[in-house]
Amino acid sequence: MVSSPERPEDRRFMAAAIRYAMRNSGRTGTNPSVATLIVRDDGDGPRIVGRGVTAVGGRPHAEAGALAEAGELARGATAYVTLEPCAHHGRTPPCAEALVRAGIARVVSAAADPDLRVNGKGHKMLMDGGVIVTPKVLAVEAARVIEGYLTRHSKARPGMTLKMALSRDGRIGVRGGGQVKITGPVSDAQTHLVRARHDAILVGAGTALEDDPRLDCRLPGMAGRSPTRIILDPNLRTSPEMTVAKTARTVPTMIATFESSDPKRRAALAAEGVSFVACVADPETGRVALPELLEDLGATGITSILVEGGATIAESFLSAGLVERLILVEGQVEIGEQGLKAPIDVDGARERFRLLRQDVFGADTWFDFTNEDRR
Ligand code: AOF
Ligand code: ZN
Repeated sequence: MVSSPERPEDRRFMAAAIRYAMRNSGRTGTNPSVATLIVRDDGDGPRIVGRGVTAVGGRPHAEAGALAEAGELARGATAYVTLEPCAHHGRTPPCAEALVRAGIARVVSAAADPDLRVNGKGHKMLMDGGVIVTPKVLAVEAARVIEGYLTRHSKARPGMTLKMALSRDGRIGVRGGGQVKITGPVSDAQTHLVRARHDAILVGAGTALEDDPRLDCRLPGMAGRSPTRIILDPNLRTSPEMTVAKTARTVPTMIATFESSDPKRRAALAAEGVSFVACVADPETGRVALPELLEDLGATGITSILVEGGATIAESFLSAGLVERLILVEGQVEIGEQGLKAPIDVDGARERFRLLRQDVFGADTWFDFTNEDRR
């Protein structure tokens, strides 16, 4: 059994499927957000006759919706799936089986599924059922949407995105504090969208204290899509008066702190609805042991985390090799010599990461890098 080669239209439809998969990213729990497009050609060119995306909460799977929409038109059609279709009996029968039964002639898939219940078995089930399979089409691009899911499987912790705004001269702020506005309004809206696609946002206590941020998603029509807020605050400096505490009943808020931190303050924060995750100090540096913390956060069902705040925090995650995706946003502002140098700039990132996309939002340029693992 050999898989079949790519066809000219495959990348175009897979790219569309990947964009569709992003629709529910950050909303499918520990299940990856994937998409299926069913495409048929009756001699007048290929057209989409069914589409599906993993439902909010993780089920039903993408294939179910796409097949339901296509109905009889699925017979003889091609299915584009951003992840290898599942082969296991969960709450529903395997998607690979459903595709065979619907008479799909060919399946084009992108990312392989590391879940051992699937892992190659989905493709085999399709081939055994007489379906032609073309795997690995835009695999890297598809993997980026489900980075958290893949990282959970390979590293037993959430997938980490680090986002930093840099001035034109590579600074991230002014030494000694004070917020400098680096990016414009279009970028800021895009930031809210990126937030919505993660399970959690993490900032250091320093950033929280200085800016008193809301750290939520404030896009029109996207209320209720704010991720969990995590504040890395080993010595518990966050006060119950701060915005994150005051709004903890509407947006889940967690503080990662040493067990030795002030129990009275902890009780006051808990009364506002804040929850806690204990962290330990790295015996060598005295700083928070990040791998252990991430493992614990992963165990609570958090699959992806966006690290947004503070030069020190950014540097800690980078030097510990805990960044799967790096987003650098370069604004037009020049800060000059008094500015705080960023722990990594665009040129430095090019050496350690692979640039997947470069976009312009307003006057700012977004550089979207992925780590070495997915080269
Ligand atoms: C698909 N299509 O849309 C998704 C898949 O707990 P279950 O039964 O929902 O299975 C979870 C596993 O299903 C998950 O680990 C991954 O292997 C696969 N996700 N598969 O065919 C989908 N979201
Ligand atoms: Zn499935």
